[in-house]
Amino acid sequence: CEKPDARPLRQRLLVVANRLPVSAVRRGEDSWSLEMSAGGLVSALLGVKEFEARWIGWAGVNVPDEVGQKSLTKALAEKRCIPVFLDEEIVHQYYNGYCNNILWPLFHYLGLPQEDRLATTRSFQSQFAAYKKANQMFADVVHQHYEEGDVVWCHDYHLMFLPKCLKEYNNSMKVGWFLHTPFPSSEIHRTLPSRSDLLRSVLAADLVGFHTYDYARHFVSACTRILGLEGTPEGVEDQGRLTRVAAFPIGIDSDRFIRALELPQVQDHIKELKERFAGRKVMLGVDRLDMIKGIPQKILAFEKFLEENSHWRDKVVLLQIAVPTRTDVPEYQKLTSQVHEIVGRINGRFGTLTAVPIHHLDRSLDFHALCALYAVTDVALVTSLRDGMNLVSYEFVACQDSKKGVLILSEAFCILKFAGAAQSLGAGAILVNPWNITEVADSIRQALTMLPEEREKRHQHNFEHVTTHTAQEWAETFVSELNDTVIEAQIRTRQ
Ligand code: ADQ
Repeated sequence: CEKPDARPLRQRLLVVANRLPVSAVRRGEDSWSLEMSAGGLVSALLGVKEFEARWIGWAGVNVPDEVGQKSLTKALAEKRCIPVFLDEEIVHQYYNGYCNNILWPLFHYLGLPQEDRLATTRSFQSQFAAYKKANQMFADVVHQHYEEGDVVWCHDYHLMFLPKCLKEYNNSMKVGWFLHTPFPSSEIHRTLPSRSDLLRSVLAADLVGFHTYDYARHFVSACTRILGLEGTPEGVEDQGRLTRVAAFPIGIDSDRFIRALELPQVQDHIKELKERFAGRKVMLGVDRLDMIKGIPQKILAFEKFLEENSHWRDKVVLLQIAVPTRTDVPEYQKLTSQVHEIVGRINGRFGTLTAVPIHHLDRSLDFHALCALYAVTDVALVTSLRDGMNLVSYEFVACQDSKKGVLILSEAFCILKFAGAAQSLGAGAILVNPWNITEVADSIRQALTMLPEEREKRHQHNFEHVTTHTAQEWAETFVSELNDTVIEAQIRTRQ
């Protein structure tokens, strides 16, 4: 049994992400309740067992006083989490401002904010200054806790400045950076005023990873076109130093979902849901309520399907679970109202006194309830307009080994990429252009009437993919590639 401060046998992995995998709520001056938070990265890293992982990040709460900071640090240490304390102003400018108002929409091809939005949220320059300051604060905490031999893995668009800050502290630190969103075409990235600073900082990492080859290719071409550097099959070269750039498609901890289906409470849930929706096919959408997830487009396609297939109206139900996010941002509030309005209209149009075609929930579900829902679903609808990868499609497949339901998935074209998962689950899913409501409506009919043999064949393909390309495999591949990259660079320097 390992002593708390003994050196672990496994390699230490410092996972640095904007948010810790727990949210802290203050119960008293020095008492805290800690809750696991939902989200793609959290789900993926929960399954990693190969490394001695520690998390470094913000706990999602403003703690201005020293007593609170000390007690929270102590409570989080038990969960192997190390907090970065950000004050309200920094959070507003760095997180709400630069990350969510500038980088998130830009990386999902929604463009830079318009003048009026910028005016209400302070200037671009001050948001960028706060972004750099926040990244430096993350670097300070990493530096305090770093031990020789550790691997530092920085995550996502919130921390593009971090690799540079870390290397300034210690050039021999092994630093990897992974982006969970798409990286856009260089034509989009070049519109960003801070485009060069961000690229140069990311290039300070030893290894840079993306979900798909296209995102990696976009990054390399941004470096060649904007910075004038040389792109090679290995990555990007700058004055003899190579930054390795590669694709590492994420997966899920599929065993966790498969095992959960055996639990009595999940079986009870499944039974209840089957009784509740007896005689109707169940269609399911599970998304954060974000413009990139294409929720209005999905619901409009379902309406079109009901319009054109009247005999299905009392035989199918769409369950749309949408977790509210960024609820203080006007665009997100507008999206919520828009979705509610469409759902209300469709239920008014096609509902009866005893049943409605759409059940829309504005909330998160606990893990067991989510597994039960996935298991009873006949057709899952993932219609992201853009998405780094989309784990919901993987989770659905993992829970479908007895039902063998159909996955309708936003497609990947040769030039335009939609949900990254389409490139991995392509052969098993029905691929659709989420903007084409007629096509999505047709795919719903195709899915609901698909013959069992075809469903089985498609499911087998998906299931094999999801259970072999897991979160563990993703993290282990990334970290071992990072270790190898650093060793190769040392050999090259010696030669
Ligand atoms: P997200 O945008 O959060 O992640 P996604 O990949 O779909 O998107 O993961 C969402 C996670 O939250 C899933 O594990 C899902 O189960 C959970 N979740 C969603 N809605 C829920 C609900 N109503 N109740 C409970 N749980 C819910 C970002 C990128 C993605 C990328 C991931 C991982 O935007 O493109 O795939 O990171 O890299």
